[in-house]
Amino acid sequence: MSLKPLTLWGHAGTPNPWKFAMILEELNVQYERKFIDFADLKKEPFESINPNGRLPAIEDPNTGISVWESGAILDAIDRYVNEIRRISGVLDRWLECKGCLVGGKYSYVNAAFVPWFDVVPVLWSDKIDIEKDFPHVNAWLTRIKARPAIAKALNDKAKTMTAEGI
Ligand SMILES: N[C@@H](CCC(=O)N[C@@H](CS)C(=O)NCC(=O)O)C(=O)O
Repeated sequence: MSLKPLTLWGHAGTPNPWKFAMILEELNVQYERKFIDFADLKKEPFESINPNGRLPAIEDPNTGISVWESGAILDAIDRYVNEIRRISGVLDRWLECKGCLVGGKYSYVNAAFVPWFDVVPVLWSDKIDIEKDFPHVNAWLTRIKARPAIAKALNDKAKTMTAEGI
């Protein structure tokens, strides 16, 4: 399971990008650094990443989205983790009562969550512990993953990722 690392645009001698690198390290988010001279900030191709021509800027190759202004970048990253936590809480309360997502029986709707939840321990193991914090979600995921079709697809995915060096 792998997301492509974020790109953090910075400059070796300027503080704002490093401030942001510290937060990414803290959150255990994978990223790679790209350095750019100040002389190249207010022209293409950097202006397509940050029209304001300043550092830092973040590119997310998984979504094609760029974010700039260190406050906004922090907000975006925090919100991502917070949103996973919030949605997991909603699911957990629902599953505690109902045991299954829709109509009291298994359907594709359940399977659709599996690959997304697989990302959580890879990227945010220190921030979100599904087993401990959301036990009903964890039990539900364990049941779904035990289904032969899901287990086979997950196994194929793992093999493919290994073959591709991901
Ligand atoms: N409010 C911005 C400030 C960014 C900023 O001023 N960055 C400096 C480097 S630390 C910069 O890019 N200076 C180059 C310039 O203004 O042309 C943020 O927090 O991201």
